[in-house]
Amino acid sequence: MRPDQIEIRQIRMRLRDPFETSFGVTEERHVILVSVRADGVTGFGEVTAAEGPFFSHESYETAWHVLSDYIIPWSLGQALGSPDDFLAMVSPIRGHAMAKAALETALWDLRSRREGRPLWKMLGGTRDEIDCGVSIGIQKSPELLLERVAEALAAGYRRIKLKIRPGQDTEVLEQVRQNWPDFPLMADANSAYTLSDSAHLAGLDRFGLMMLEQPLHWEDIIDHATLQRQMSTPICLDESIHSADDARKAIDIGACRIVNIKLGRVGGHASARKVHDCCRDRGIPVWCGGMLETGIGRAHNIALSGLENFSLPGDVSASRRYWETDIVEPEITVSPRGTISQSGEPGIGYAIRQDLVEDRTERYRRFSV
Ligand code: OSB
Ligand code: MG
Repeated sequence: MRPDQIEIRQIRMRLRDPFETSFGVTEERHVILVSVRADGVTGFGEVTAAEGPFFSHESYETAWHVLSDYIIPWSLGQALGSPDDFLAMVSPIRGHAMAKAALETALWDLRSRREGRPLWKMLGGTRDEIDCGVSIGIQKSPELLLERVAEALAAGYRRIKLKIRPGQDTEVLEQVRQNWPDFPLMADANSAYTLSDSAHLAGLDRFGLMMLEQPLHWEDIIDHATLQRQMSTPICLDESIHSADDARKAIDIGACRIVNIKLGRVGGHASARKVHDCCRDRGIPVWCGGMLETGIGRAHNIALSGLENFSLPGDVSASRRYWETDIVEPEITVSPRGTISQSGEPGIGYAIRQDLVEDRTERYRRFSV
């Protein structure tokens, strides 16, 4: 399989509601979509990098650069039959996992469409229905937060994640717990604390959280291991894990008891599967994280979540939570039981709404052999 045409385009997507984390607010996304064609079949992928270098060093601009100046020219006309061929080819590029993942995942979509098989099955998935959670950003007031939580519960979601930061943590959790003492609840700090906050963080144990996600530095595992020894709430790592090797080291030193797997952060499906297997072999459950994706990225997340060790609800939620109109058809919907069913269609299982995509395109480049 040799790609003869690769397109990248940047589209603009306004979020229905601003999404606030400890590192900033997002109101509008600039999403780079990648499509790759071989033998007349096209596969789709999405760059999950954010608007600025705040979640990680990558942004959509760095991804555009690395894709259009390196990854795409290197890929055109090359024999990329297996996922390993692509990974070997891009291995001289250090970092830029989200740029790599966009084309890597598009190639998986392409391969599975060519074979006429659903991607989730091709990846080895066994879960034909996945459990969904939601991530609720930092809200302007406690009243608004309680409203958002109530909406998510009414929609059937199976766990709720609240974004926290210093000064907006204990009170927030207190209020939600007063109303819903037992509902599966977790918090994500996006690296807003340091080890000097460990006594404060250990104080969160009283809320009975399923887990506390990435409380400390985005590259750290050592301090997380120290913190984990001081608190009973399981720590889940997000930002710190880029590969199966990272996961192995973090688990072996006791830095986490749960791992969040994001396709972009780990560089695509092949790497995500290795992280998944590493965690499974060590008895560590995983779940699929989200990056405010459009339907294309969301569909890849759903397919990945079919693997057996994705035993906790992920940040894989309905298109409607983020977008007035998503770019895939059908839109991604969550059942009243808080689940999404895997598609029986080949590839990611969702069609791309080309009309909408073109309408929203701000930058476009086509590469062909
Ligand atoms: O840390 O999981 C995160 C969104 C943007 C950047 C980082 C994160 C998030 C979320 C939202 O929590 C997950 C979603 O897409 O629903
Ligand atoms: Mg996170």
